[in-house]
Amino acid sequence: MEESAKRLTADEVIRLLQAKWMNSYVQDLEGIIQFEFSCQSDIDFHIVTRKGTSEIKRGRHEQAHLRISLEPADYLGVLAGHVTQLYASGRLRIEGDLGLGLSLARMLSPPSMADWYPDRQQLEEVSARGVPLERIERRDMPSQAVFLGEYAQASRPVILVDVVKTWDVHALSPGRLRAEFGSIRVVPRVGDYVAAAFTSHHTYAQMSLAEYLDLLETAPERGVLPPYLGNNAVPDELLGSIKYPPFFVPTTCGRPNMWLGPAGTITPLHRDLVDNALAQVFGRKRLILFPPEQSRFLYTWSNSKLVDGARVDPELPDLEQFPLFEQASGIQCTLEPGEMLFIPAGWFHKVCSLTPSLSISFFKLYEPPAAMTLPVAS
Ligand SMILES: O=C(O)CCC(=O)C(=O)O
Repeated sequence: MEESAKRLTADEVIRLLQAKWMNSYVQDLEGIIQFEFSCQSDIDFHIVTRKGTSEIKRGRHEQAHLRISLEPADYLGVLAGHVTQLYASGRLRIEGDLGLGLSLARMLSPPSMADWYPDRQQLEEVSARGVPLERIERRDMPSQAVFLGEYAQASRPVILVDVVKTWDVHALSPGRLRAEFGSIRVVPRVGDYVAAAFTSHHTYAQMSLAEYLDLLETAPERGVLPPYLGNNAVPDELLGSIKYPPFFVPTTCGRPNMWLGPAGTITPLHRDLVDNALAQVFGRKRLILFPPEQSRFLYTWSNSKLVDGARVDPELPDLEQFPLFEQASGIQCTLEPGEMLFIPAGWFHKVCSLTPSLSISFFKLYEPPAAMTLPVAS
């Protein structure tokens, strides 16, 4: 607090970033990032980062891949991980490689796993102990004890039909979003974001939320992915209209993410290695899920401790390239407005929007998945 009140010196801006950088778990940044301070250019600095090494230098670099301009007063907010919120409010301006910007935002958000990482094998063993599911059950939220024992610890997905009903979903309708928050800045994915999924090679566009909402009603073109505002931090302005799932302690979750887009968006098959809840605010989405122990049929790959991609497309599998997929058996469901899907850590899922749609996801980043809290079978 005191630091924001006084004028920052060039050495301080660098020292504060260095302290943050050293503790970060993200190491895949590559490029030159320029920070420019609108009314105090003597503290401008840039970061040159490549293959896990980085140097922070004073002044401007003319060939920077990413330029971030901000007021000195907002710099501490950036270091506290509020990059997306400052961007949404227009206080932080970004030019250049937006993928690098989002990786930087991830790097600056609070470190997630303090002293544990998900254990893929344990998640697969716990799920394999259960009776194979033929469909995803729909029900009201049970008691916490039942939820924990029958679903979370048992690694069993479930659709809860009464949870989102307690939200102010009208405040999140396209009309209200446009009227009240149309000027918020957003960064949708564009281009072939399915091919780039789970890498830092996404391409992004910058626009206002109102401009993006105009695209929502555009009819999908065959074979062309529509721009997708996928996995973006829910802006501060909208946080008041959503509620954390009753089965997660909010402090164990990262910031909620929103997935807003027209019909035809695709998130390819992958798994998150943390417990997740996906709430459907408006519109419908088709999902296909596979339990964790089927990873051996799905040709997984990963460059992260938290996410595994799958090379095979379960809806159009190339069985010559991925012959083991024939042994996989997925479960389809359609998520309807007002429903919340609990996706236990390690469950693979592919998600396609059938209509214009808004979903909000909650990842339990700061506590091990419930299925990892069971004693390991001897
Ligand atoms: O809604 C989507 O497109 C993807 C959501 C998702 O993959 C998730 O919440 O883990």
